[in-house]
Formats: sequence, C-alpha cells, structure tokens
Amino acid sequence: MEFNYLKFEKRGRIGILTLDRPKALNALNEGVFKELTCFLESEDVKSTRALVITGEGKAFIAGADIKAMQEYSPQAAYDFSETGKMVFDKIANLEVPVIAAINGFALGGGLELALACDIRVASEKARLGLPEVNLGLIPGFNGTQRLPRLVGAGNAMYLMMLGEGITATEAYQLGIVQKLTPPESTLDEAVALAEKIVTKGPNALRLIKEMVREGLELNSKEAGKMESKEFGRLFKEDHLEREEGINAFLEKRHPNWE
Ligand code: DAK
Repeated sequence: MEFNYLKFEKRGRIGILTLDRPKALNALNEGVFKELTCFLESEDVKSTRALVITGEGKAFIAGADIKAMQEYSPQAAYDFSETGKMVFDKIANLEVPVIAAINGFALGGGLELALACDIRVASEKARLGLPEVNLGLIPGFNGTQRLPRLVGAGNAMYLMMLGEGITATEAYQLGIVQKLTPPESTLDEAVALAEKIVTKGPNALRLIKEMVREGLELNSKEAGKMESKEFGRLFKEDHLEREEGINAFLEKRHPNWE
C-alpha cells in the first residue's frame, strides 16, 4: 500500500509504523487519519504479532494540525474529533500488543495517540504533554479520559490545566512511560521489547489486553468476574496454548506456540 504520511516495515514478526510528516512534526490532519484508518484495516497489520508506532524526525507527533484547525467550523471540528477517536480506538483495540516508541515531542493529539497504545517506550530527550489549554482547547481524542485512568485524576488535571510539557523522565516517574532509552536506540529498544513479548502465549497476550481494556470500563467486582470466566475457559480440554505452556514448563523446555 502506498501512503504519503506513513511508512511501514516488518522486522521479523514485528511491524513498525512510522508517522512520516516531519516538516510539520508529524502533526495529525485528516489525510493522516485517512491513511491510518486504511493501514489499521490492512493485511500489513493482520500479519504482525506486535506493532511499534514511531515518528520520523525530531517528533513522535506534535499534536493535531493547528494550521488545519484554524479553518474548522463546529461541524468540521466535531467530525475531526470523531475520526481521531475512531482511529485511536482502532489502535487500542488491535488484538496484538502495540508499543509507542516516543522518539521526540509527543504533544496534544500525539500524546493521546501514545496513550491509546499498550506500552510507551521513550527517548530520554522526548517531551510529552497536553498543551491544548494554551490554544483555548481541550484534548479532543479521549485524552481527558485515558490520561486519568493511567496516572490518576490529580496528575492528569495538573498536566492538562498547566499545559506545560514534561520531560520523559518525569513521564516515566508518573507511569506514562514504561521504559526510557538513549535517543539513538528508542526504536530498537521498542522492537526488542516487542520481540520479547511475542515469545509469550499469543492467546494469553490477546486476553490480557482485552481484560485490562474492558476491565477499566467496569466496576472491580464485574471486572473480577469477567477475569475468572476467561481464566476458567483456558482450562477447556481443547485449549492447546495452555496445555503447551504448562507441559513445556514441566518438561523443562521452551513452549512452542506455533
Ligand atoms: N500543527 C501543525 N504544525 C505544527 C505543529 C502542529 N501541532 N507543531 C509544529 N508544527 C510545525 C511548525 O508550525 C513548523 O512549521 P513551519 O513554520 O516550518 O512551516 C514546523 O512544524 C516545525 O516546528 P517548530 O519550528 O515550531 O519547531 P521547534 O523545534 O521550534 O518547536 C514544538 C517544536 C513542538 C515545541 C512547537 O512546534 C510546538 O509548540 N508545536 C505545537 C505543539 C502543540 O501545541 N500541540 C498541541 C496541538 S493541539 C479536538 C481535537 C483534537 C484536539 C483538540 C480538540 N476537538 C475536535 C475537540 C487536539 C489538539 C492538539 O493536539
């Protein structure tokens, strides 16, 4: 598939998606969202066991395209927000693990996209933040919802109300970022992490993702029940992945999930 704003490559079983609009610091506009929608439904994604998302140049993504937003009518702004949410939900709901490799600025919609990923790896030099308030805006792609679920309401309000960026180290301390890397190896470390993850049980990985994502929408009692139900299902007689995992441990060998 040919794209103007995206690049895709495979490294073994890992897919690498690069936002490629470096002159505008990979800012998100309708064209980028259109291409992301196409990409997320493509065979390229279906053929990966994990996806790493990164940005070309000095930014991961510097937010929604401010120049394009200048012209928006209320309807266009609403449509843009809905499209962005749909794209980010598609990312969040991919069956495979998704890792954001934050190579530089992750601001506004860029941080919101990273928050839709399962895990965030960041360059020690990256800056992250939700600066929408400086433009008289609010985060429009579910950032007001995803960030407090990750770091608590107080930390999320602090970041959104102040609108100042934070360093990658501060983001790591808050739990927004799970791993810090030297700037030159962010992508490689994200891919190495993805490679480690895909050696685990593929169905278990899919279920962990589903339980965490769906559980966050439920109260803890309902979420616990959902987990018990899925755990029980793993013990059906024909559940080959569980059988292989447990047998491999008892036979002192590596499991073969293929
Ligand atoms: N949009 C468009 N262009 C951008 C951009 C952006 N967000 N960020 C940077 N650029 C462009 C710059 O205009 C510049 O273009 P030229 O002047 O060369 O044509 C080029 O990228 C390089 O940027 P700088 O020259 O500024 O580079 P610096 O290294 O000096 O500064 C910076 C980097 C990231 C600190 C700075 O560019 C910056 O502050 N950028 C804006 C960051 C920001 O405020 N991001 C949040 C955007 S607001 C909603 C839907 C969505 C949203 C809200 C509501 N609804 C529909 C309700 C989301 C909003 C946002 O994401």
